Amino acid sequence: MIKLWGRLSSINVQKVVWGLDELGLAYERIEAGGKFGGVDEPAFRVMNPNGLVPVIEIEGLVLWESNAILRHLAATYPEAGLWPSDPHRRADVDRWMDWQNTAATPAMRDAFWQFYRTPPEERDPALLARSVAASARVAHILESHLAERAYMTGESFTLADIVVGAHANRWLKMPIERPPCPNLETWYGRVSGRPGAAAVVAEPLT
Ligand SMILES: N[C@@H](CCC(=O)N[C@@H](CS)C(=O)NCC(=O)O)C(=O)O
Repeated sequence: MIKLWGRLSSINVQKVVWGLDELGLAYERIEAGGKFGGVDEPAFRVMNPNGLVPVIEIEGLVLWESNAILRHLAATYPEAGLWPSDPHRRADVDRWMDWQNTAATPAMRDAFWQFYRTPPEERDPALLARSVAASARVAHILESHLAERAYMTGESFTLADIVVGAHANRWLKMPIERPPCPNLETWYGRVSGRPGAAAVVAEPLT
């Protein structure tokens, strides 16, 4: 049985849970990180020296880094079409996966932390405003991109939709004023309605 370590409030754990559920795989999720702790335990550090979640164990392979885990799962079950074998199409998926992890979600990080992980009296309005503005620029890129395609990389659902979908799940639920993004919202409705997304969509932002 696949084992996954990580709290479901983590976006990187959410991405992996979405991938596992999308593929219909059986797995055991073990709470770790955040209020559950455990990531500084020596046994956890042996699995991931960074002390971060998610970590997965699949048939003796211990893996960390959410996008690497998703690629491993998609490569193991190629018939699901989550990571196309054609190099051009695969690069397109990889591009958006890298963008989610290095640009889109980092832009939103301060806003998320200000709302959900910082007591009201300690919040920094300027930091919050900067992060919301940076996230709105990210949303604008998605809004233009999704005007011309049903999914992130064309007409079929891929890993790019999972990782950007987990990002959008936060952006569209945060209690802020957002510029109107009808294309982004239509696409989010499409991907978040998939059975594989159910656990992530149901998880409250905390
Ligand atoms: N690049 C890593 C980042 C992993 C990461 O930053 N995980 C955060 C949660 S999103 C974490 O473990 N934080 C410490 C904790 O939860 O205790 C990935 O994509 O998996």
